[in-house]
Amino acid sequence: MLNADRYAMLGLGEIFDKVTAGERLSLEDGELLYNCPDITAVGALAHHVRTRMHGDRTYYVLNRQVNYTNICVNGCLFCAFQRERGQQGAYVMQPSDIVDRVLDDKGTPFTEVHIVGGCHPDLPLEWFEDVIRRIKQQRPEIVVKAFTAVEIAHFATLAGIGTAEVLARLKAAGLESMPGGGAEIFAPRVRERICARKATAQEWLRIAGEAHGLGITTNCTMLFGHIESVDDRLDHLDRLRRQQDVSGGFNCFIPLPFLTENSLLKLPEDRRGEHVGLDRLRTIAVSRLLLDNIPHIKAYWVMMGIKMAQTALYFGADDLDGTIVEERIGQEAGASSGQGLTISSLRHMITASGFTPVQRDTHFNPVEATL
Ligand code: V47
Repeated sequence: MLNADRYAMLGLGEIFDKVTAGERLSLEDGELLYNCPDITAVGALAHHVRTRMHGDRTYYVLNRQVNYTNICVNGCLFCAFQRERGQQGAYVMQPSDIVDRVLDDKGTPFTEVHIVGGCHPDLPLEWFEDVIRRIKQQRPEIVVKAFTAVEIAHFATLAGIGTAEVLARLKAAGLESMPGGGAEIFAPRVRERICARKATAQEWLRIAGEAHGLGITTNCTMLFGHIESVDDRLDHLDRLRRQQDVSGGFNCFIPLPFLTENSLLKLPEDRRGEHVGLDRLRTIAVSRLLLDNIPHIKAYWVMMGIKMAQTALYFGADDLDGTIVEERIGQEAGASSGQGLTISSLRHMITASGFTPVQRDTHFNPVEATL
């Protein structure tokens, strides 16, 4: 039970009233929440909203990631995964490698394959259509969740067609959902510094809207804890919230804490190290409180780390992603969590935190649990 006096004493009385009445918070409210010294008060408000929306349910999915190439024309300053063509460690999977990975379930009968990669200089759109068709031929029941809005923009440039046409063609091949990567930070000052060649904020949001219009649901992310300010984060959340008001297809928001290893983006001491943990929890909480129109908040255990992802369940998060099996983007950047989780360890992670595990499909519909 939340105590109104506690919030009034912290200068959050108005926010408390809005949250309990289910009213939308302003960006100024977001700033107050970021500045509040009592992080448990902020967390309790977010937990109140999370519980109102999802009870004690915590969602997870049986999935597998495939990162088809690390060769990328964008060369983002923060990215530890990217390679130039010909550089040591650069790779591109063959379509058959990708299908083999989908067929080899390693004992986890996953229901989703999450495919993302670098913006390769010349893999054509047909290559991706072919990959999706082959997967759907062999495993029609698996949902293909693939390609960020940034990859879609890149495929469109290479093909000389519009992004809506790219999406329609990929949908016809079997694409059902898109992950939320590539959003990074929308504020132009930071975006130009950390990922100047990537699709712009306007393009990213437009493509998300186009996907939603075609019935392709998507997720959305924010890369935080680098050189962005609190205002940049709030601006990012605001742009997502406004896009969602218009197109409505975001399932889930995933705040991604920046991992510093092997990155060319060097941070001052106060932005790296273990002490940034509270900022991660606060960002989960503020996201839950501001994004009133996005149903789910994911604590992505790969980037958050397992212990902090568990804690985040008390700060507004209701989803942990899934089994994953293999993942390269976070691993290259120093993720300490390992690459995959078994079903039982995921479920244990949830029950040991005091929540009820709910296996879901890509669209967040609960499904019967595979034990
Ligand atoms: O866009 C890259 C981020 C994203 C680093 O939609 C980094 O369900 C931290 O978006 N430290 C890709 N983050 C991953 C992603 C994702 C992951 C899991 C689930 C879903 C989903 C989406 O990873 C990139 C970028 O923001 N990233 N490098 C790094 N050093």
